[in-house]
Amino acid sequence: MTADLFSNDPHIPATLELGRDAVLLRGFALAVVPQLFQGIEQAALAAPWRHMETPGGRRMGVATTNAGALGWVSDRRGYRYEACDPATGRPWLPLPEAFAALAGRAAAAAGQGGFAPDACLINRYAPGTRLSLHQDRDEQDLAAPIVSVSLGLPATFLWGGHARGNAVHRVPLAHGDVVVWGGEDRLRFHGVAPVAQGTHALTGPWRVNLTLRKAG
Ligand code: MD3
Ligand code: FE
Repeated sequence: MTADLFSNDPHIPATLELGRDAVLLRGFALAVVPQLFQGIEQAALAAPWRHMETPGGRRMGVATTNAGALGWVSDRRGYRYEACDPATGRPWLPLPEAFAALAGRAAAAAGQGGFAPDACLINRYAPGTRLSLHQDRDEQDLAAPIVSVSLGLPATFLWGGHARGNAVHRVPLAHGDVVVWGGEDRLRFHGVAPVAQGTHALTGPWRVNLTLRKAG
């Protein structure tokens, strides 16, 4: 974690270590944004955006869909990965090649080569939507990294520690940024601060986040 993270200096490095095994690759996805949006659109045609219910019975503020052999779902029974969308009974869109290729290149650039994701959770945030502090531990293989891609409206990522009460750092994430989270950083608490009002040239009133995972 360096002070550079909080600077608007244009000379800040394109690659930043958020932790020993967490690397922010600024703008890494910019060249493939059209392919990513094509995949997102197809994923949402196969499995429409929905606000999942938490095990505690609350409706999530974030809207979600999935692509890949497995998709993350939440309902009164808990969190898990499913091969079919519970809303339709049909499989999720197969993982678009552009998603898998980007994730593989990003993991390799972060020194965590050989990443073969089988799931992509797609989260959509309207202004005002937040994601409260949590850990991602529903995946079978916690040794595999998670690669996240931020698109559309900017957000402040909340980067915590290994216990819920640890200090939380605020990391600005912009359109096209990619983060690789693995190793000792894989189980850190994290979240997203309420997305600020705004309009993005490509997405309009949305932030969209892809998280590529090895879930099975
Ligand atoms: C750090 N999504 O879907 S991506 C999630 O922007 C999630 O939609 C956020 O947290 C979003 O679970 C943050 C960044 C992220 C994803 C997974 C992680 C950070 C992570 C797993 C471990 C540590
Ligand atoms: Fe998460």
